[in-house]
Amino acid sequence: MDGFGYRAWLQPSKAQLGFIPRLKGAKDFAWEECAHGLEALFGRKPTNRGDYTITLETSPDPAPEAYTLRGGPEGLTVTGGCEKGLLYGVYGLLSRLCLGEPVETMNVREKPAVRHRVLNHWDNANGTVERGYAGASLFFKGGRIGYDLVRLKDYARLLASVGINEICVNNVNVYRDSAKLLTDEMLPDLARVAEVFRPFGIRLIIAVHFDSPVILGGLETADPADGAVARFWEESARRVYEYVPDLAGFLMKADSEFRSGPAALGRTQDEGANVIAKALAPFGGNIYWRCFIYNCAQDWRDTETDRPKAAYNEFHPLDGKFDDNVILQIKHGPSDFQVREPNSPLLGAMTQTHQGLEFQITQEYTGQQKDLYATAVQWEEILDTPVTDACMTRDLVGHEVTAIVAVSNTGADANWTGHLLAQANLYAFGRMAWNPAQTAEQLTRDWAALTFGRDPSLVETLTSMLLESRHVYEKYNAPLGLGWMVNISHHYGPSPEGYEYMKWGTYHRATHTHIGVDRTTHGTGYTAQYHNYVRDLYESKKTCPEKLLLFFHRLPYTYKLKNGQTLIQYIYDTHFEGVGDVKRFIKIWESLNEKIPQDAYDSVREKFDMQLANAREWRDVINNYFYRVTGVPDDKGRKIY
Ligand code: GCW
Repeated sequence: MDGFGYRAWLQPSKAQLGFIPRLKGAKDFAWEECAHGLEALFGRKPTNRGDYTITLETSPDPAPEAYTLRGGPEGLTVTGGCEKGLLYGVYGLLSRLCLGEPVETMNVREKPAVRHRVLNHWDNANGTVERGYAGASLFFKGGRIGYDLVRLKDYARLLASVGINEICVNNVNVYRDSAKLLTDEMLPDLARVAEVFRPFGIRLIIAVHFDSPVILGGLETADPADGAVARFWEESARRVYEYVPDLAGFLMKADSEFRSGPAALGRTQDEGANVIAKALAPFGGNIYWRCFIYNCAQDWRDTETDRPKAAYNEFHPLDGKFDDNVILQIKHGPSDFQVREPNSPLLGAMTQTHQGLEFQITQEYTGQQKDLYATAVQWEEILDTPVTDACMTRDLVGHEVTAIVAVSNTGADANWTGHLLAQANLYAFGRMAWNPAQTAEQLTRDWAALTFGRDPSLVETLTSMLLESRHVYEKYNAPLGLGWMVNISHHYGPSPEGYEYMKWGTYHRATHTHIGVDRTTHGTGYTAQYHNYVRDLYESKKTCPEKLLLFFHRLPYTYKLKNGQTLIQYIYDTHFEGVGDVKRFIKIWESLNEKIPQDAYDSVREKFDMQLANAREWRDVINNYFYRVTGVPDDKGRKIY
């Protein structure tokens, strides 16, 4: 495949290897990947006459995916806890070599923090990708599984190189065509996809339709309490595992956004999940059960119902009732992947239930891979959010949180992610899921160096621009945790009242004096879903993190922020600043022209033009809206249309 972006962070290294490698060990897949990597990255085929020996071995380890790298003057040994661990060790070694770490002193032990490091693809059987901004599906075409084998293998390598070990191939919104992934019609093709990913240590997941017993099984109901329904799931599981013996499991979006589910049949979520869990258990499969449940047919006049409360209300009372192979998949925030929202109160609130933390790499609400947006910065903030006075969200990882999941940003575009720099987000996701203690800064720096080479000023400049990008995007978006001021359906660009009179439960309820929803115990009571410590933090305007003020509180536009600025003036200022920042980004990018391959440079330069147009649109629409509503002029006298 041509084009600079195709190899992503596995670019040929601009650095010299400094030795001639000799490779020792069983000639298995890890060995091949190591030889292939040394050649592709450094142009050095290992040879028997090499002067530095790389030994690949496995040695049983309680953490089978763990690996060590022990270097010395004569050679270096990569030891994996199993074959998979060895493969991770090989990728770990190759990336360290690209980053310029000397082999002789390498002394590393790595093991993943969570077992399940998962990508969800929202790919439809017809080849489209829901909320996809990087071209068509990598897995489906024309109603069937269809892929480019070379590409798929390269994709598997990219994912494995950052530690991703499970992928769901189809959209959580399962339609009649992709529902057939459970049948003999599609399973032979799925088995071939599994064969591509298996050597890379990546297991497949299938998103399944709750009504499969009806759609595929010809039953009258999908009621989980019905014996025939249980048998349907058992038979389906048996069939699927005949084709794909190492399937990681199923994924279900039920009772959500007009999809069927147990609640619609008068059953609880645990009843719905457990019947499938029992069918998967004999094969070692898990059921990922999404918690994204809310009333999506709300009357906007109804001020009692508060959408962010929904998931907790539905699931918290069920703690302890789920089978051991159920993983509740929880979006990081209680709304829906907005640029700023608090953490879901469900995270850490269920001590008896496996939880999966769901992020979104695809930039649905965060610029759709036209605008630059480093998701890792947001994830770091999410992980650094307290759950109690003694526990941060990151402390849950590896305990209650046994899976870290993200909606993929990839597609058939030549550079995988549409915006070349959005590759950083896929890279950072894998590495952060492997080790959540790594900082966004370190991950971004590594990504920049692996992708563009180790020129220090290039790496520095790119890293700081990326790290800033989330805050820049936030400046010109909906202010202070308000969210949702986007154009309906496609979710790109501003529309301050786009969702205001809709059924989706997303209201800011602006008047000429006030804006926001009071979610404290004096209002909708949402804050009460948190541990007392966190509740108190959000409950008071004084202690509530300022960036979340309008998520939790209803405030007058004259409200004074900590720096003395009024709320309305803050809105004006940040929106003017955001556009200025994007112009500055363009200058920065232009300053890197000489250091970036031309096709890569041009493609990003084009995206920046789109981002600038978007930022301007946000600035003018949002500022204009607030000016019209409040009548308060900008105290700096700038142009508000
Ligand atoms: O944010 C919403 C998206 C839908 C998506 C849904 C979900 C797959 O707009 O496109 O559907 O979230 O997460 O299920």
